Amino acid sequence: SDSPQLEALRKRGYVRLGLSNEPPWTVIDAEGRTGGAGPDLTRAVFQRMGVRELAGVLSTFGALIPGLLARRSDAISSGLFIRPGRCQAVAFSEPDLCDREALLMKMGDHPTLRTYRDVAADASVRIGVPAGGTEQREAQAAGVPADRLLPVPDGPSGMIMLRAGRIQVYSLPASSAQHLADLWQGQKFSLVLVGGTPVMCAGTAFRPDATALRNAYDRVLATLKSDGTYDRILRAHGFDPGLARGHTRRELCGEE
Ligand code: 6CS
Repeated sequence: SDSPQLEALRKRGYVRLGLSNEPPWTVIDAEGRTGGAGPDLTRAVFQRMGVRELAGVLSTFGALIPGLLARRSDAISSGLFIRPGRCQAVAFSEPDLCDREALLMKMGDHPTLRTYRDVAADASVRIGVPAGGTEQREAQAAGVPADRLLPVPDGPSGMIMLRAGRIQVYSLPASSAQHLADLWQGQKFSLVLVGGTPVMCAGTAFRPDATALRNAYDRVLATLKSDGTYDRILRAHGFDPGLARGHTRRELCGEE
């Protein structure tokens, strides 16, 4: 039988989705419409569950989980990586979107930088990272001091900081970095994958008391993964639909 949470969403007719504007994971267009791989996939899942509409609730990455827990959203679908620490706070779906981490630099600048440890070791390098995101944690863990680790609210800000020399490196997922490099093609930027970090996989996140809703979501997600819908949506946004199939929530949460 269906969860009371799902019944309530059906009655209301829409699900409030916590989002951070980071193409191609999440794309807010000029008319304010919500798209991108995460929201498009989540919309398809909820439509099959009988919830027709999606209402975006925007914030930085670091504010997504607090917003969900404070009931400003019903779920998060914005490429929120499934990480052990986050699994303590929210109930993730099975993985949906996966990507590698990248470093974006001005072409020719710091050609030997490959890892967050390299950044930590070079006192002349300041690194920009999505505010409250995984890159911030990883860079911190690798020993990058706070005065050289700058939270960036969104992609355009990061590119302006990079161009102005406020930061020398901007770290974010490879698909996001590629999107920005393409947008700013007039200026030359180069992109390297971060060495020593695993493939990161995201999931849709629910409040910890909403596991029945999460389980219903997972059942539909599995159907979309087998009927071609999932592959079509991921490919439309440049994601590899094969990557998430090699991973599970259990493994990404560090439970095995
Ligand atoms: O989940 C995260 O922490 C990261 N996810 C994406 C899609 N971009 C940056 C953010 O740090």
